[in-house]
This record gives sequence, C-alpha cells and structure tokens, in this order.
Amino acid sequence: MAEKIVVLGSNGQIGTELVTALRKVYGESNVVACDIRRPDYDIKNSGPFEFVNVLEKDTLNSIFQKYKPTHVYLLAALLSATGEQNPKLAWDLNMNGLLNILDLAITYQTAKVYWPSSIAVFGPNSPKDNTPQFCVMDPNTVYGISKLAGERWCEYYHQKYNLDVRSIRYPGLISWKAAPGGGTTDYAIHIFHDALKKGTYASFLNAATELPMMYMDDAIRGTIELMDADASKITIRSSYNFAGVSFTPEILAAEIRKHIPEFTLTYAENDPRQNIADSWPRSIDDSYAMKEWGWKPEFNLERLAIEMINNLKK
Ligand code: AKB
Repeated sequence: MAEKIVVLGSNGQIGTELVTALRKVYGESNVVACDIRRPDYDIKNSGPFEFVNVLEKDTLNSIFQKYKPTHVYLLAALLSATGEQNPKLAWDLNMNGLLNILDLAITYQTAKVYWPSSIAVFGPNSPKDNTPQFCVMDPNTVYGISKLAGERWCEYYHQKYNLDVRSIRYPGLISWKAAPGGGTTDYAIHIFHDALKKGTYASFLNAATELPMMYMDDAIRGTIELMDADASKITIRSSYNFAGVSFTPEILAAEIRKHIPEFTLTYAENDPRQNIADSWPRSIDDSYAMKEWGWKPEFNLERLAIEMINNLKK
C-alpha cells in the first residue's frame, strides 16, 4: 500500500523541514501538511495543506477520514520556555493533542505514529553527563512533565493496543530555514543571526551552560530512519535518547569567531531559561538508537557552524 502521510504542526521549526524531506521521499501529493497557521510559501505550493487544531477532535477526525493516513507525525507542541509562561495551555496542547492522535490512530488503523519527545524529560536528579536511556527522571518544567507523561502514553498504547508508535528525545535543534519556537536551546540559533547581522549577541544562558544540540539535517534524517526501521528492531516504545554534539555558549562563540573574528558575546543576567537549562543533561548516551536502528550523527560543531553561517549569509 502506498504511504499517505499527515504531518500535524507542519509550520514549526521541525515541521517545515520534515514536510520537505518527506515529500522528496514519498511524493508531494502524499504528504499532507497541517497547522493552525497559514503555511509558508514552500509548503503550500509543494503539496496539500489543511488548517487543523490538534485539540479539535472533529476536525482531526475529518482529516483521518479524508486522507486515511498510513503514517502520522504529531509535531504541534508548546516548548519549554513558552510552556512556563502558560503551563495549563502547554499541558492541554501537549497531552490532549497526543491522546487525540493515539485514539484516532487506533480507530483508523494508522500503520505508524511519530511523536517527538525531548531531553526535557530529564530533571535535576538525572545524571548530567552521558545521561543514560533509563535513569531517574524528574522534569521540573511543564514541557518536560508533558513529554515524560506522553512517553508513558506512547508505550501504553503500544503494549495495550499494539500501536506502532515511535519517538525520539530531541536535543536542541539548530537550523536556519525556520525560526525556533520558544525553547531554552534557541540561543544557539539566535547567536548565528546576530553574529552575522550585528557582530554581537547577548546570550540568555551563561558561558558555561553545556547542553546537547543537533543540526537539523541530522535530526530529520534520524527521524525518517527510525520510521523506516523494521519494527523488530525497535525495542523502546517510550522514546529513544538521541545525540549530536554538546557545547556551551562560550564554545559556540569561539567556533563562530573562526568565521567572524570580530564577533563578541555578552551575557544577560537572571533569565528564567537559565534554571531550565541547569536542570537538563549536558550530554546524552544514545547507544540504544545506535545499536538498534543504526543511528549515527554526521554534523559536528565545526560543520554545523559552517552550514549555519553559509546558509544564513545567502
Ligand atoms: C526546548 O528548548 O524547549 C527544545 C527542546 C530541547 O526540547 N528545543
């Protein structure tokens, strides 16, 4: 059977690039982009688009009825920093959006569901370095709490209803095509824009805050590889640890200075995102993803910086 794919939350930082990548693999007309906002020019003109709010069950139901998707990617979510400004909305969107999709996937016998988790599932008492797949998880942001609860729901639907649901715990994703959406790791994107435009950037995280990050091309490739993997290889139905590179604002600034020697970095005091970052891992052990479905990142810090600078310059 030919794949029919629905991507919910298609206009965000990940969705914008995932829809383009999926349309290349599966054909433009077989990938339906859905969002509450009007899409950018590329997505609208390269295939079908529908206005969908993942909290509106009737609209969602009509999308499943109309397209009978074989694969659904649910990307609509409130991220860590915006989630803290509106905790109830973050919980509602992140949790009920997921439950709506899991239920419809059962009703319509959707072959595969993808739902992203995050390093935000870890908390102050999780090991900070090389954080293992299985360890203490005590997230203290509503985003992290909703992602951890969502992981449990995914595993539950797999065990109880045999739903083929797959997930990755994304680190901070670095990309130049679409703007980041209110996360704690967003500084690592803003820094490139400001370095090129102004030659200086005021980081909201302090110099020594090390966080796991990944270039978007790696994240998109890894996501599609996980979805393509034979089901027999997928033993984790909560969400896979997934790693690229780890760096601090200071290390990133030094890398940028190799291309823009006059670049200066300053630090903004007392930003609430610092507390969030301090509760997260510094680096991630993604050996399960590597062993089970062959995950391997391609972009190190040097390559990531070159891609960002060259593409943003254009
Ligand atoms: C965020 O900073 O909230 C996200 C994430 C790590 O999930 N980028």
